[in-house]
Amino acid sequence: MSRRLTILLVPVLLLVAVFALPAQGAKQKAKTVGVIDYAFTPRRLTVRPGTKIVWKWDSANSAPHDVKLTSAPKGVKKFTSPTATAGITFARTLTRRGTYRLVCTYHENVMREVIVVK
Ligand SMILES: [Cu+2]
Repeated sequence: MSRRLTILLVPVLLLVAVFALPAQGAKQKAKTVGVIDYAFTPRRLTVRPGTKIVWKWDSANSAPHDVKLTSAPKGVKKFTSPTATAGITFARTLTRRGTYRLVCTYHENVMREVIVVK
């Protein structure tokens, strides 16, 4: 490699490194929650802000389920997933610190979940 090329390449590589590193550091963490006849697993979860929660309907399910956010920190928009028996996923990224309470609207008494973001 010529000296001139090296002199040109070094700043370029440094720039690439500077832009690539923060992107890696901000890489989104994900947690999977099982949507199963008749429970969310885990039932209680503590995560860091910015964690992506992926609800995964169990392939062996025989009843329809959904995921509804019933209580959340101030300013968080409530959501309800589609209803399905098996074979889908639904994801939301939780950015705000606080306690999130979720239920399956079809089995509200048993299918409950608490996610704490801190
Ligand atoms: Cu259910």
